[in-house]
Formats: sequence, C-alpha cells, structure tokens
Amino acid sequence: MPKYTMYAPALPNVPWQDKPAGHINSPLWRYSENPIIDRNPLPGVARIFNSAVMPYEGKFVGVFRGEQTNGVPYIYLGWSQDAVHWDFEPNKIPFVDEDGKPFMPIYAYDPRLVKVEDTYYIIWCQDFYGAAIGIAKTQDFKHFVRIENPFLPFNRNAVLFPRKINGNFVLMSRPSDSGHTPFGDIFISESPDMVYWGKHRHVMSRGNTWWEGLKIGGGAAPIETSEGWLLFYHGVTQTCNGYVYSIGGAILDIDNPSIVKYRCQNYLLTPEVWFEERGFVPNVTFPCATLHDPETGKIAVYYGASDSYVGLAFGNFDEIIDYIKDNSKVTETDTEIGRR
Ligand code: BMA
Repeated sequence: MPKYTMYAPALPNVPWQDKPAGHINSPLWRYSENPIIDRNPLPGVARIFNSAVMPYEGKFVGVFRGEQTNGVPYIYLGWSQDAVHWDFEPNKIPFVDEDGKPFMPIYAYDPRLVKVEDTYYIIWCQDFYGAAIGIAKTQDFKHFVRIENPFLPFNRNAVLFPRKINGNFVLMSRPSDSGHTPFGDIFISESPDMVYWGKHRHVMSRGNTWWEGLKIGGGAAPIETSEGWLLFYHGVTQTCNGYVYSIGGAILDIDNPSIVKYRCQNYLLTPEVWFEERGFVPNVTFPCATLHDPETGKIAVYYGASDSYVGLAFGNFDEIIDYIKDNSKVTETDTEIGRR
C-alpha cells in the first residue's frame, strides 16, 4: 500500500522495470532499453525528443516533437500498445481553427498533452512574432482545433494542470526571450474558459541550487497527490561548455499552486549516459510527461535526451515524495503567493 495518495485514474499497464541493484543518488532509474525512440524514426523526420504521452482507450497516444530533415520542428501523433514501442502517423498533426480552416503553426516544438475534464489539450512552443505558446484541443485525436494563443511572446514551457483549481484552468509557463534564454522562472496563470488569462502568479525562481542556477521550466503535467501537486520540471546550469539540463522535483500547494511546499535541492536525474550526453545538443534531459498508477505507485517519466532521443525513467511514488521532502530547500520566492 502506498504511504501517500495519488489522485489519478488507475493505470495497471504503466511501463515498468524494477530498480536495479546498487542504484544510488536518485529516486529515478533508467529503462534498460533506452532510448525508446531512435534517430530517423519516420520519413522526413530526423529526430524525435521532448514528447508527451497519455493513456487512451486501453492503449497509449502521444504528441511527439519531430525535427524534420529540413531542421524545422513539428508535432506528430503516435500510438502504442505498451507505451514503449511507438508507431507514428506520417504527417504533421493537421490543426484547424475554430471555423475548421487549416491553421498550422510555422513551427512547433516541446508539446505537452493534458486531459482536463473530457478534452485533451496539446500545448507547445511556436512562432507568434517570436517564441510563444500554442494550444489545440481534441476529443478524438482525429480533429485538432487550435485555440487562441494564451499569452504574448515571449514565453515557453507551458504545462496545463490536469484539473481546474478553484473553478479555473491553470497554466504554468516560463516567460523567456526568442533565443536560448539565459534566464527564467516558472509562473502560473488562470482562465475560466481557456481564452482569457489572468491572476498571474510567480511559482518558483531559478537559482535555488547550482544544477538549476540559470533557468527552470515546467516539465510533465503535475500529478495530484495527498501532499500537493507533484511537479517534474527541468533546471539548467551554465558551464564553460554550454547548458546542462537536469530533471528536478517539487511539490506545490494543492489549492494555491503558486506556493511551493517542498523543492528538492538535488536533481532527480541528470545527463549521465551516452544518449543524454551525446546528440544534437549534448547534456539535455528534458521531462515532458509521466504515466503513473495510483494503486501500485509506479511512475514512468518520459524525457527528451540531447535533443535527439526519448528516454524513459522509473520511480516509486512514495520514494520520490520522500526524497523531495527529505532534501527540500525552499526560499522566500518559492513559498510566497507570488503576487508583487
Ligand atoms: C530549450 C528548448 C528545448 C531544448 C533545449 C536544449 O531552449 O528549445 O526544446 O531541448 O533548449 O536544446
């Protein structure tokens, strides 16, 4: 029986491998067959990474960042029976506007996929006269309607909470620049209708500890738990040889998620194996989704690796929560309501 409670639908077929003997220094361990998606996964697409998956009708569906052979990123749909082996649709997701007319972004990357009530939302980064956030909705993974861009440029790493809080949708984001942003904190905003956004609040600052000293950004959709919202996010440090992206963990207040209750001062995963250290952009682990089962406490984290591959890591819910709590270090900017 798990010690803490996770509020999510049961997922008995979550992908899983037991913790290897001798594993230390992190509550997450890697899947032995990583990476789960290799280079050149489909015609015209050179690399798939930074992608999000969900259970759907007994199988799994995912939105995948596909770097085309012309270098331009786009979002592709994929299907899987086991959440490890994926079949991709050959064409880009065909977005239309509210009137049903084609409405394709110029480029699209780092998609997240979150179900709120009976609708699935895809959230990504795109051009809106600069780097900005795009959103589309679907109920059947056949029709994808792009809705109004939630925010002005420049912003990235938008992640929707999986249920309304105090009656409103809540979207996490990371205001940025249009390049390789050398700064960035996590904020949240609320909306009654996914069109008008406000009540902007600061959640977490960069720089708590060295591995996340430069910038941070939301990762997987937060998981509702008895301790608060469990968030896997990315933290970046700047070295003499470029940026290094690690995976961090925090727990946010359930009713006021701009308040950080616990924040792990150690990374949960950092580039250590060849496909994380070697690729188009070396030293990147970039979480975008989890699959999780409340009955067994199994959590699978999907992360992009070195802007070239998708990796899978596993962890026990209780152990992850305990690790975050035991190693928590929060500052004033974490624990305040985030309204100045
Ligand atoms: C960020 C985003 C991510 C990427 C990372 C490392 O700014 O563009 O898509 O994984 O850089 O290159």
